[in-house]
Amino acid sequence: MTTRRTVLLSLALPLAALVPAEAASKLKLLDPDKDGTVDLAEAKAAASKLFDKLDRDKDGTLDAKELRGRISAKEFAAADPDKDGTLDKNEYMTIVEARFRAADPDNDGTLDAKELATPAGKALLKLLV
Ligand SMILES: [Ca+2]
Ligand SMILES: [Ca+2]
Ligand SMILES: [Ca+2]
Ligand SMILES: [Ca+2]
Repeated sequence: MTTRRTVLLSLALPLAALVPAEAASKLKLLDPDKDGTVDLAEAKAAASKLFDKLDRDKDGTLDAKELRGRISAKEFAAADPDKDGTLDKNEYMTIVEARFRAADPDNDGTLDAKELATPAGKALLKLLV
């Protein structure tokens, strides 16, 4: 029993260390106050920068082409109530907030590396970096 447990542990540990590694490096980019977590203000600041970068034609909105698959068609439609086929920054931030909340199951208002490594966390990261 003891041997088996040791084997399992040695297998599980490197895996556990591996998964948050990518999230941890992204976390560093998104955590200017260096408290080890991303709060909504930090997420929005990063999202705003990415929005400007993705807005190639600088018209202040993102269309589906500029978003390049970061947002599903369904989410896009829900986030675009004026149905003009583009998202302005406010509409984009609505999705960022929704994904932030989805990625924060413990509801403490911050995302740690572990939360960023979940599918919901990764979905949020797509809108931030
Ligand atoms: Ca922080
Ligand atoms: Ca644009
Ligand atoms: Ca719109
Ligand atoms: Ca949290």
